[in-house]
Order: sequence, then structure tokens, then C-alpha cells
Amino acid sequence: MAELKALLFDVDGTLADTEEIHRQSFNKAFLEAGHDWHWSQDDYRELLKVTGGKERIQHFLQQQYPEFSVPGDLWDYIAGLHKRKTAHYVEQLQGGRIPLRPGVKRLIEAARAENYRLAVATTTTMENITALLESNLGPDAMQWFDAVAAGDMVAKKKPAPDIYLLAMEQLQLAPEDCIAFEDSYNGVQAARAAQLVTIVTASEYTRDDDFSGAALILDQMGEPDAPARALYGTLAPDDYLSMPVVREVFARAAECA
Ligand code: XBP
Ligand code: MG
Repeated sequence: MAELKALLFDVDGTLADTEEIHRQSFNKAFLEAGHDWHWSQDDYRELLKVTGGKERIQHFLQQQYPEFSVPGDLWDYIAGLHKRKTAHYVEQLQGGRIPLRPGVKRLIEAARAENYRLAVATTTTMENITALLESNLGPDAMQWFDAVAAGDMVAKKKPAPDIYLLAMEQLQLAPEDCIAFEDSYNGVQAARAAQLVTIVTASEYTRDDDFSGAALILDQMGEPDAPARALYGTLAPDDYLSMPVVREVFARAAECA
């Protein structure tokens, strides 16, 4: 029988509602570089279909400014812009100004207390993860995670399974030992393509996404005094995402596999 050994977390949208800060940071970098490009919330919802900040800028230019060119290499230029975007983003996160979503800290602490291994599998840049986790969980937060697979560590970002495969390789575990936590269509596609049982907490920018393939879909992880709402699947034995609920979802999915 499969035994749960590790929890693999997506970052943006799952651990914290960060996409609005990402959007504002892209816009700051554009303005600073003298461009009149501006991504509205509606634009950004659409642009989020392309994962990875550099890839997102590249896609935007191909769609909106196909004639745009720079003296050197365009990808290098995009990488430079993205570096500034990361600096703006990290500045916003410092001091814990962007909180973790309800229940995230509780679930991570519960998993640690029960000796489960933890990992991050994300499209975003490493500096962003460090800033988010350290500002919310303390200076040694990165050490709580046995694997951190992020950004350009893989050639193909989500919805490809690569980032999850890398996280499991770092953990030296197989998909039947792990469960993934996601918030988006692309994230669920990546986790499922990596054969992982997946729990979704829908986020601000992804609530209308198609989460087919997830074993449980919640509006949030919730807390003992602030229940989560199940949008698909059974939330039991607790009415918030506790470790007993995670184990129950994992066991049920393993039975069906
Ligand atoms: C979500 C993303 C990221 C961020 C931007 O990643 O698509 O690209 O929007 O991050 P996930 P960067 O949910 O997998 O964490 O600009 O650093 O790429
Ligand atoms: Mg996400």
C-alpha cells in the first residue's frame, strides 16, 4: 500500500496570493525601462496562461509588439527587464507584507511535526521563494524544505511535469510517495503529468480555471475556526485542510489508482 512521505507545494497562488504583486512588479519594471506597456488585471489573467515571467514578457511582445527589437539579443533584454521585476517583487515581500494564505503555515508546521518531508515545485524565481518563505516563516524557513525546484532549473516550465520530476528526484522519492498542492490549471496539468495526487486551493487569479484531475478542490486550506469550502471532492474528517484530510485524500486516490 502506498505511504505518504512528502508534500510538494506550488508557490504563487498556493502558498500566498502573490500574482497581484507580480503584476505590479512587471509594470514597474516596464515603466522604469521607459516603456508604456501596462498589464491590467484582465490582461494579466490572460497572460498567466503563459508560465514564467520571462516567457510571459516574450509572449506579450510577440502578441502586441511583434516589431519590437533591441540592438542586442531580445531574450537577453527580456532577462534584464525580468531581473528588475524580481527586484521590485522581492522588495514588496520583505517584512512579511504579503501573508501566506489561510492554513498554509499551520499545514506546513503540522507536516513537519509528523516528520513528512517538504518540497517546493514552482515556476517562479528562487529569490522570490526565499523572500516569501523567510519573511513569513522565519530566517531558517528554506531549511524546512528538502527540495526546492524552481524557475529555470528545468527547460520546460509548467504545464510540463519537469519541475515536479526534479523535486522528486531531489527527494529521491516516487510519485506514489508524494502529494502536490496547486492553485492553477497549468499547475494541476504539471502535477498530474508527473503522476501526483493533487489538492487544489483556488486563488484570486485562478478561481475560474479548469482543475480536472485534482482529487480535492478547495476555496482555501482554512483553519480550525475558519472552515474551507470543498468545490469538488470530500473534505473529511476535518472541515479544513489538516494532515488527517491530506492522508484521507491520498489513501482514497491510491485505492482508485
Ligand atoms: C506562477 C507563475 C510565475 C509567476 C512569476 O508560478 O507563472 O511565473 O507569475 O514568476 P507557480 P517569475 O504558481 O508555479 O509558482 O516572474 O519569477 O517567473
Ligand atoms: Mg500557482
